[in-house]
Amino acid sequence: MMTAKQQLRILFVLLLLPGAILAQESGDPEPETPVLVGPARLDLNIRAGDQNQRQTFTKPEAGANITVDVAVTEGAMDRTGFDIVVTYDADQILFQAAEPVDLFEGAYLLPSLEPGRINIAGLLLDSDTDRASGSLAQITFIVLGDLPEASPISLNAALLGSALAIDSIGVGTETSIVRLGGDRPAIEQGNPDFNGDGSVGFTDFVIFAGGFGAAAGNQSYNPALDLDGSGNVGFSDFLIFAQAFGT
Ligand SMILES: [Ca+2]
Ligand SMILES: [Ca+2]
Ligand SMILES: [Ca+2]
Repeated sequence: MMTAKQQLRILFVLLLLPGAILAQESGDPEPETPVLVGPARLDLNIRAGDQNQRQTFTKPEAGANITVDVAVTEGAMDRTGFDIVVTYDADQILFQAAEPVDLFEGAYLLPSLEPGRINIAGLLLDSDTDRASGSLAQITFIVLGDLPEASPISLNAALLGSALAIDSIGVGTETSIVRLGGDRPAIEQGNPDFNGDGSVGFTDFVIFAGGFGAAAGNQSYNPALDLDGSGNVGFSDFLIFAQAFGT
C-alpha cells in the first residue's frame, strides 16, 4: 500500500503532465534577449553532471546510439520529482530510451512522446535528492541516416519539485543545446593546451579529466585528449599531460 505522502507525490507528477509548462508559455512572444547560460544543461558526456560537451567529436553514423545527459548545476537539493521537455529533429534521430540517473537514480519515469518532442517526468518514491547539482536522466537516440549538417537536440524546459514547491530551472541557448555532427575546429593532436590559452593549467586538467577513459568509437572520445594517439584516453596520456602541466 502507498502512504499518503507517496500518493501526493504521484498526484504532483500527474498535475505536471503532459508538458504543462509549454502550454503556459505558448502564448508568449519570443524572448527579447536570449539567455546564453542556464543551470539546466544538456551534454554529451554521459558522466554525472555537466562536462560542457555540446557537440560530438566525430560525425555519428547511421545506426549509432547517441546518449544525452540532462544535468542541472544548481537547485536540485531536496527534490522528489522533475519534468523536462527535449526537442530534436525527428527526421534525423529516433528516440530509443530514457533512464533516471545520478540524483534521480531509481526514479519512476513517465515519458510522453510526440514526433520530435519528448516530455519526461521522473519521481522518487522513497527518498529525495541530496545534492544541488548533478544529472537527472539520460536519453538515448538512434541516428537514422547520414546527418547533412549539425543536428541539434534541445532542452526546452526543466522543472524540479517536491510536494511543497515546484521551480522552473533556467535553460540557456549555449548550455542546453547539443549538436550531433557538423563542423568543428580542427583538432591539434598532441598538444595538452586543450583550451588554447597558451599554457597548460587547471582548466586543461578539467577538460582532460572529463574525457578520461574514453576510447575511439565512444561518443565521449575526444581525439585531442589522446596525446599519444593510441585510440583511447588513458594513463599514458595522463603522464604526457602531467609532464606538460604548469608550462
Ligand atoms: Ca554529463
Ligand atoms: Ca590551457
Ligand atoms: Ca592514448
